[in-house]
Amino acid sequence: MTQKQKKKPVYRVVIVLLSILVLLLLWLYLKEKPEKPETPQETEELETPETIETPETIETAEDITVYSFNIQIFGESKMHKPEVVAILVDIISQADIVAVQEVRSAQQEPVDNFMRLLPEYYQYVLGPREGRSSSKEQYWIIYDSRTIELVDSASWDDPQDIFERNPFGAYLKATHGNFDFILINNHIQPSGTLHEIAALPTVADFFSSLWDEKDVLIVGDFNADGQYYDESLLATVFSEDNYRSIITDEYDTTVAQSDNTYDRCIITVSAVEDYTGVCGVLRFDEVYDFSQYTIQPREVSDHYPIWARFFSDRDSD
Ligand SMILES: [Ca+2]
Ligand SMILES: [Ca+2]
Ligand SMILES: [Ca+2]
Ligand SMILES: [Ca+2]
Repeated sequence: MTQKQKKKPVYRVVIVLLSILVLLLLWLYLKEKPEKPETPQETEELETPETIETPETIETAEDITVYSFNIQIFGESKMHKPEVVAILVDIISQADIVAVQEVRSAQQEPVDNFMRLLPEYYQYVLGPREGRSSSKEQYWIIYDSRTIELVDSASWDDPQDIFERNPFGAYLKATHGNFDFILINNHIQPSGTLHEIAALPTVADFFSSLWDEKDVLIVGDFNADGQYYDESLLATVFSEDNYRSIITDEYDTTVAQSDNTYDRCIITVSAVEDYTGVCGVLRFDEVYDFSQYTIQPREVSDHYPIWARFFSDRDSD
């Protein structure tokens, strides 16, 4: 009896140990089980960047970033430098609009080839070949069709032949918002800065009446500094009553050691409500690590791109 009585607690201990083991195994199994849904969680993690893209799209929908870039002698030889092309593609892919100067090639092939390297939503308009000598240039406006609609474009017909390269205007509208505006693309002849720059308000007035639009952004390579132009004259041409200078005299828009504000962005006062107050010069020689490339920054261009950011939904005119 005593032996039997002694055996009973042993059975109990075994039963208790077994149940503990079963519970432990069950706990381990259940603990492992939630780990299995990690595969769907991983796909969820992959989906997250896609969801992040939406705020990014909203961001570009809120603000319109306008670039102006003299891509020095754009043509076939530039297109044959893959590193140059890669940098240009990267810069332009960040913009809603880029007003390009110095498309030099007689054939449109380099332009078409470049457009194929950009995301497919980028579209463009190319101005006529301009110039008094055999060396001609075209203005090229590239825009993100997701955020910008091109309504119309035209060249200033320059009845008194003031400009070597007649300014090229585009009437543009934000697709997500009410901001509509005129962008005038210019490459001012270095030897003709005084007369050409002085005529720009007339050009702005012409396009403003043509499209019945008060917001005008006059951008481009003005050659408005250094040996070509006394930059203090800009204030006399573009009066404070009618215009605001966005890229002001202190900016250096040249890749060279020299400090010159050749490239400009001047807006009409009606566009001040649309301007975020944020602008800059993209110093691509500091953004990209040229020690890894076989090219020099100067091979990209002798000019830095300039840029200014605008609201797409604050326009009242
Ligand atoms: Ca407007
Ligand atoms: Ca300056
Ligand atoms: Ca410089
Ligand atoms: Ca406005």
